[in-house]
Amino acid sequence: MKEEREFYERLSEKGISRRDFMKYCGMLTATMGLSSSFVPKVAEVFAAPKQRPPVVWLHFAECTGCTEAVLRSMYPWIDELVLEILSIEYLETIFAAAGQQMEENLKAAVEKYNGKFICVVEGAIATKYGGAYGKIGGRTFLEIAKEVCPKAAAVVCLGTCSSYGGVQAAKPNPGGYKGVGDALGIKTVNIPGCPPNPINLVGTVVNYLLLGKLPECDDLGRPLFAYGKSIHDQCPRRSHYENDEFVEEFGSEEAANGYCLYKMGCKGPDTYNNCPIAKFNDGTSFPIQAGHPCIGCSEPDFWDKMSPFFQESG
Ligand code: FSX
Ligand code: SF4
Ligand code: F3S
Repeated sequence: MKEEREFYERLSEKGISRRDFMKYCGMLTATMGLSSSFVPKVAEVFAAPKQRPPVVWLHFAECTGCTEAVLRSMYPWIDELVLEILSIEYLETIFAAAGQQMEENLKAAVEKYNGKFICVVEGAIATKYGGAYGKIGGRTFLEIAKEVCPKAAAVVCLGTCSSYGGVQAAKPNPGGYKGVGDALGIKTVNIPGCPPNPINLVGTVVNYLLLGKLPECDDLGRPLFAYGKSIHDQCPRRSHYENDEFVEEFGSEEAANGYCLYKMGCKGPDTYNNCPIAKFNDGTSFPIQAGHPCIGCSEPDFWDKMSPFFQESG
């Protein structure tokens, strides 16, 4: 009770009302595909956490957009919430330590929480030439991942790069970049998107804390609550598609009317993600709402399979 009261006091010091917070929990619960009766339980995960799982957060080949998306996510305070329900033992982007000291932190965290920590991975792993295309502190990504990932209770890949290789794995892929699951031959929970929607990471973690298990996933390792439907099936422009109302030029009257972007190359019919519902930046918008076709950024090999991005798929 005391802990819960203090939590709400801290929120209110940041100018967040209990109502705002409950609204967020409501949205998160719906995103997770749970009924509204779970909202108070979801709120409790944040306000009175029963456990704070240790997290080791690795970075390999990527642009760090995924961390940025989480840290600057939809509510200015969600970063703190995520960091509060997790016990972050290692995360290069926010830790003050550097160099040798950081390497030691990683080693110590993995040893201390062997078998118990959640390993969040961003970025792809080079596999050709013994992994020579990607190194940190003289060690290859491959070596680091082989040492750390098998010791985790669960490996969660954040972003298309760690999930499936992403831009690094685009043709001709000289370094032999792969997603973590492929590179190591292990099963991972994948939260793809370039960048992914932070709410899908939060939903996966809250699912784990609330129900004691990882969410149900499809055969590409993606949680069904977030990646179970295509963009096309949830798209606000869908009625225009059905009515044969298409944009054929950016800046045209049809574009201003919000017609369907299929002829501008939209890959929404082949892309599975919850962008139209979850949206980005405090539920503000997502690519199609902003007038840009979906480029399929959460699908495996989208740089090769979904391009040219602005050409209608054949
Ligand atoms: Fe990749 Fe993420 Fe795109 Fe960037 O960590 S999914 S390039 S947004 O940063 O990995
Ligand atoms: Fe489908 Fe894209 Fe058209 Fe939306 S804009 S209806 S996702 S093709
Ligand atoms: Fe990516 Fe398409 Fe969503 S480009 S952000 S999957 S609308």
